[in-house]
Amino acid sequence: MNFYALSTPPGISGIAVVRLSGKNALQIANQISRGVIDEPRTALLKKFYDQNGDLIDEGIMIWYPEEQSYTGDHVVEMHTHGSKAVVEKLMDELDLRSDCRLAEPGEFTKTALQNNKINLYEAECIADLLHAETEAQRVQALRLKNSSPKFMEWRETILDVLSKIEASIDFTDEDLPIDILKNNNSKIKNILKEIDVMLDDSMGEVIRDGYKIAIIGPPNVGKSSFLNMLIKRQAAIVSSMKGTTRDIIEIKYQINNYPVILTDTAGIRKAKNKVEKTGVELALSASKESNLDVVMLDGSQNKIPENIKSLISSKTLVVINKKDKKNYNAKPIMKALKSFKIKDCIEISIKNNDGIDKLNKVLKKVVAGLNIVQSTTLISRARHRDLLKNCSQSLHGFLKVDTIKDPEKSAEDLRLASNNLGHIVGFIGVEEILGKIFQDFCIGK
Ligand SMILES: Nc1nc2c(ncn2[C@@H]2O[C@H](COP(=O)(O)OP(=O)(O)OP(=O)(O)O)[C@@H](O)[C@H]2O)c(=O)[nH]1
Ligand SMILES: [Mg+2]
Repeated sequence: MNFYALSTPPGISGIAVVRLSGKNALQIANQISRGVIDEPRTALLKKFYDQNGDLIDEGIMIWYPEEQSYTGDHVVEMHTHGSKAVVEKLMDELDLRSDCRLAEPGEFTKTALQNNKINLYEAECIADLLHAETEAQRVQALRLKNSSPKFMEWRETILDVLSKIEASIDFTDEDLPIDILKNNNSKIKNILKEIDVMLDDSMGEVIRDGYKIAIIGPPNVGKSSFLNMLIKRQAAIVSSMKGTTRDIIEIKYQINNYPVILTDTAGIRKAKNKVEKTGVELALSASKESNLDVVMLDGSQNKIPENIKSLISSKTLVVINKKDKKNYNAKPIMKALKSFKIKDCIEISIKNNDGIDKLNKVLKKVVAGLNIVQSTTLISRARHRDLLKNCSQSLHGFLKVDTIKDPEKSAEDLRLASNNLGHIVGFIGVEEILGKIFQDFCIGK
């Protein structure tokens, strides 16, 4: 079936592009233009007519033959004036036809995948590129989109080693070259080294999903005030009552063009009721999942509460607030912090806007130190991580076995490793994940 969609955003614009894909896309476009489109990949000025022969608009048509199109089927782009009425009229006209229907979300890309124009990993990267909100996400999505040959390269090497081991099982020594099992381990070791470096690197996921900063601490220290101050709006309720925040409040933010997710949490204390208890549990799990914890303390309290001490770690940035208060004294807190390894400690007053510039500088420094530029990881989703982890486990398993003594086990490990790589690019098991990926796409892509 041929399908079409508006590929530009709805609303008034200079031009709008309606894209049509399918085996009969060219014939349909010829009928609409009442002419013949005979030059591929060329912008042709055409008139667009409805079925009664009345003019809809004048614009450009570009025909991409199946071997040179995005979807792998014939594609025709119809560029019209970008008015609501023109687009609606053209889409209605297509809708009236029995050989044409509106595309489903992501159907252009899904068709490209089914026609082997792109692989599953590339489709995911295109989805990420469409959703990119920051420069880092754009750069990463493009870099990864062009990186899938690496998985094929590893897989081919593994399959090559596998074929040699299988030959050693099936044939007698006399029929085989003597060195058939030579260098296999070093080939696998090289792949494993590269995979394990990637598994140690979480930058791809941080850039795609955002760097997670959890704001945690005792009640009433100014955590919600801190969130509101950073994002310059009142996202969380602030009050002098202890236990104001009970839920998790997640806000998308950017530091140095990197996506950040700020999480305000309930103050950590012995909970008075069930709701507060759940809030405290959520706060603790936000701190577990975070990349950075901002542990906020009230400098007029003169000490770090015991239940907060256990949350201080090497991913902690301590912020001592309420510097403006008369009884503020950060010295005992600073002293207690000496026995902890933390990122930094800053004194501020949100009320008087004191120390905030320094705090922003430290946050920028932490994000700048993420080594994002150096990262070469190909992992940007939990799906990739899980599959690569399985692949790594199988390859480690392979290296532990003596291939000559137990070739069957060696072959099985390699088969599992290659299958996991195959799943990443979608050679295997595409159907089960297709729905999940394409539900996030827009209709025109
Ligand atoms: N003096 C002073 N008061 C502050 C400062 N920052 C916040 N406050 C006040 O401290 C009180 C608590 O602030 P919140 O931001 O609600 O504190 P919280 O940590 O989110 O509190 P919970 O949600 O109850 O855990 C409010 O009355 C704020 O106005 C500050 O820098 N100086
Ligand atoms: Mg709060």
